[in-house]
Amino acid sequence: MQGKFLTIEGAEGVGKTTNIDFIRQYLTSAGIDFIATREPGGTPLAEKIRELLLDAKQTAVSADTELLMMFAARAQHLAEKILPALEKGQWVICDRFTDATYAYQGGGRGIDTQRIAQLETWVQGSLRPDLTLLLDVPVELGLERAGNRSEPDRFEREKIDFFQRVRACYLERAAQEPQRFRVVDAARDLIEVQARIKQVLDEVIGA
Ligand code: Z5A
Repeated sequence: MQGKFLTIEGAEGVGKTTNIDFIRQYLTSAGIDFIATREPGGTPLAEKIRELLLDAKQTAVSADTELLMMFAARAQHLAEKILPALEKGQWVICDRFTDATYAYQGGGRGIDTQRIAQLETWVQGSLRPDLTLLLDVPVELGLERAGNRSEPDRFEREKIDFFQRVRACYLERAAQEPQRFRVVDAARDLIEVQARIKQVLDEVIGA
């Protein structure tokens, strides 16, 4: 049986890393065979592309170059890691996937959604996540939480209106596909956020 494909999304500082740790522990205790991975990245080649994409010294990256590099990394990630795991029946927990491309390169950079959709079909065929957890916090709170980090990367250097467009795009996508998305109010205390995530995971485990 094909494994489940779960993606975790959200704008800056929503707590993906923190909550993915929780998801790992919960799935392990539930006896689910899974791998956890991330985008951009997840394989040696895709991690090299990630380094270039996040490098704050690369100040002249065009929006199209950024978009194509995201999908180049994704094509490798799918071929080398995601598809083989799903075919073996493992669940794949992925920290960001193509919804991030719609949100950052579409919403943030203003690339036409149709171009992103063409690349999505080219690279993924009909593969889409079974479920997407969208962690949502007001942009100001997310930036405040993320602000405690040391050196900002190329995306973290963007201005607040960029992240507002990213958040709006994520929420719009979630409203368009309510059967796939579960929006979690991640502005709440971590205990409440994780109780909601547990509820969603129980729903998938029981399905
Ligand atoms: N990107 C793109 O443009 N297009 C694409 O297609 C893809 C990606 C796939 C790297 O992603 C960049 O790639 C990303 C978009 C772009 N750039 N940005 N921005 P990333 O996922 O690696 O980068 P990130 O957004 O910085 O994720 P992160 O490191 O996982 O950060 P996070 O989601 O904010 O997680 P966190 O470190 O767990 O939380 C931040 C802080 O908040 C931390 O101190 C926590 O302790 C705290 N926290 C978390 N939850 C709570 C609650 N509930 N209460 C209080 N404090 C909390």
